[in-house]
Amino acid sequence: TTVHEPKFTAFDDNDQKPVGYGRMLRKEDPRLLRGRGRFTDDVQLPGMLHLAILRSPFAHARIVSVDTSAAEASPGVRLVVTGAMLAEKGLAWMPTLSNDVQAVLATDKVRFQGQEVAFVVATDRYAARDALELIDVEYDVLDPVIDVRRALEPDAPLIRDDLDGKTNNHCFDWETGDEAETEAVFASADVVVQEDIVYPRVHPAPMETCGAVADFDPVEGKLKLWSTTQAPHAHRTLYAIVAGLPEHKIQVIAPDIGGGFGNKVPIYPGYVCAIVGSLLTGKPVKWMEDRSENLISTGFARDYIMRGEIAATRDGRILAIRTNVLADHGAFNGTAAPVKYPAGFFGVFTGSYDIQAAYCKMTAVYTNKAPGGVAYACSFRITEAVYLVERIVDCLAHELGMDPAELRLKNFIRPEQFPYETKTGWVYDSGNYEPTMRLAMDIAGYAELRREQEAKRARGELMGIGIAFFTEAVGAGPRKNMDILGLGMADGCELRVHPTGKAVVRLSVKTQGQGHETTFAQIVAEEIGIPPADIEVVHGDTDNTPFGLGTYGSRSTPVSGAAAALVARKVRDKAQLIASAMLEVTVADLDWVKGAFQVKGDPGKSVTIQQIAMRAHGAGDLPDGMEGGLEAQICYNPSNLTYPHGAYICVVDVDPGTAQVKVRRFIAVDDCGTRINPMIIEGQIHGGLTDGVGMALMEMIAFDEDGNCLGASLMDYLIPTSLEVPDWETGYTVTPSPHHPIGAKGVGESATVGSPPAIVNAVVDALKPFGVRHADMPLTPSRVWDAMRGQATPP
Ligand code: MCN
Ligand code: CUM
Repeated sequence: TTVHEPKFTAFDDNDQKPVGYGRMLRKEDPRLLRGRGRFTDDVQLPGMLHLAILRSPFAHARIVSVDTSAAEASPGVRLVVTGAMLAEKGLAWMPTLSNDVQAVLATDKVRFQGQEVAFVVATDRYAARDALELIDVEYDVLDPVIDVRRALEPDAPLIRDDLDGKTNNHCFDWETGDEAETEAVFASADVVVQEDIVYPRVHPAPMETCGAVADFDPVEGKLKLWSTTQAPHAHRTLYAIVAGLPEHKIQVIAPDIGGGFGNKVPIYPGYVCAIVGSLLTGKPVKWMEDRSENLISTGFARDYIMRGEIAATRDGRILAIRTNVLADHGAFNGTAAPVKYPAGFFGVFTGSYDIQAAYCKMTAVYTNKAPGGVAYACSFRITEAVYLVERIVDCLAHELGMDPAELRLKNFIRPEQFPYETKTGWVYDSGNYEPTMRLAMDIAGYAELRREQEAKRARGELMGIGIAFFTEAVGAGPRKNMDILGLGMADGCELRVHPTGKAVVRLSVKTQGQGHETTFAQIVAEEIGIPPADIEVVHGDTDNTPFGLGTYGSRSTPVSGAAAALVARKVRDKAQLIASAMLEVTVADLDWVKGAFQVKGDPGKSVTIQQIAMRAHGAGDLPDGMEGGLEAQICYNPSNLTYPHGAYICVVDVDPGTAQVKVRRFIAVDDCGTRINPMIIEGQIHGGLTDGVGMALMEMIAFDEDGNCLGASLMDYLIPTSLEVPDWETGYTVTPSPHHPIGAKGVGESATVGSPPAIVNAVVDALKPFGVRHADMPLTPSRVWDAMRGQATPP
């Protein structure tokens, strides 16, 4: 199906009806919009203390001494802890999600500006913060390594001297594809185009910063931790391993979360500090970071320097793509990706094209910057992969003098080729790219836009049209290929139908704003015909939900969504057995009409799911051998990822006098398979497109040569508002996933993946009269100005 959605659509008020999929207002909104949400910082416990963290002012320095005596004497202070004190308890270092270690509090050296050095626990937040200023740290400042290229020079200062035998700043090497085969194709190609492409360091900057409340009960021996986490179960197991507490003595609660965007996947030193603070004081301890702390010390995103090469025939048939990447991982490898995928899913850099060969070689290094890497709606680095391929394809179009839409259409993987295995070993489950591209071009009025552009160019006006076409791989596992520190990427789900026919569904994933309380109720409703309003979604509490790996990489719908559908079908199967007993017919004689079983050919004889639920718990007979109750549990291990795709077209105007870029129009056509709630999907797309405007035009976490973070506040790290973005024009196609029980694919990161290349391609297209073929993000007026004058802006 190919549908162009109108811009404004009324809501179907269907939450009281037994329908599943469709537009439905969010069940969580009455709470959130009326200020009744409960975020980590809303947690107030009797006797609660407050924790503040002293951070390093330097990017690289040896710690000579730390004197905490004045801080300890400060009013209200209950506890001051240094790295040395943690070291005595064996807690100064913790494992990262990528098999590296990270300092909880620095002992020997500080390795990035903003690194945790000591913490204070006091009776209130102000007393804790005031006492930080009284901690006297003597630093011996060392030369920092800021430029990723400098990191590998033989005389570069050594950052990770904590690692045994480490003599350089090399973090890991990774490669994929066939080098020799790719070289052979390049050697015989008519046309080879090469471009150096930087995806700068950016930050997800969620509205709510990170924080935790730790409450250790010494009598029960149980730790309760409220924290801003996207993956409560994975976090709990890691705390259990580090702290030596059994999992049933740790309860991780992720309450309402004010945006995650991947920033809330890692375990941060602050969480561990809060736990230590509670263990040592015997009181609940709250830690909430401020905006600057969030920007300078928590999981950044991107920071890939990529050399892209593309080989093609003269008439525009793409033959091979090759790339060499220098990846900046900061001071600790704190990336959150499946262990066998140190570069995340960057391997999908061959994009949506049917090509003969591909190869990528990557070198990752340590620098004196904050750790992270996988965040900001990246689908595990597919943001970088899609940016690379969509930029280099445009460079090829530029060299061939070909229209970029035509070049893409000529090279798409064709519908009959699915499932399609790429040259780097990814099996795309399904796709039908041309209709998606054509729909975007129709909505945009592509031919007319090109005519308008030509007329404007003749008048010296700078208008650009940019296209990006993407395929994503989302929904990690299966568990045999994908795990985080040994925990397989599968997800549990449990469904209980109460006697009156209301239900509770318990998930291992956790929303940060994506609307799971609504959409997971809709999935269950679609399968068992109980209205979504009667289905409560429970999530974000390890004591009350089944184990699973959590929400990131847009995996909730592909993995937990499948689990929710299958658990509901399991319940429905049992309901059918009960219905057959109630109606005294065989199971085969029953039809399922949403919400009821009906005797075939006799619609008058039927029982509703609510009647069946009562019988399941009631006094009457159940079929022989059947236990009472109406509930089921499942752990879903996906057989493959799902591969959503989309076609984005951006129209920009560049002011020739000021080099200011204005995004005039943006058309996004997405295909995420079966659509559960189109309103929520649009919200996800609108948000991701806005992120794209930010990254393409405004956002960058930059450092000066001493390693000072220049994006430490929202005055310096610019994020877009409604004023910088156009009225989004969206459309969709539906190509279901063949292996997903309801055919749904993930969508939560699609727009962040697809929009930056569309915007940059548009700006570069606008600058074509100046001979510009590439310019690096963020395309601020000064960078665009430099590009117009043939100068590259220094990174
Ligand atoms: N959906 C749907 N039909 C589909 C696919 C999805 O109706 N075919 C709905 C889902 O039911 C869900 C939402 O769209 O309510 C997103 O689903 P999905 O694509 O499965 O992504 P996740 O729920 O796993 O969300 C994670 C994804 C990631 S990894 C980042 S980063 C990001 C994103 O979601 N962070 C967000 N979108 C965000 N949106 C908000 N408001 N806040 C964040 O922190
Ligand atoms: Cu890469 S950000 Mo999301 O996967 O949480």
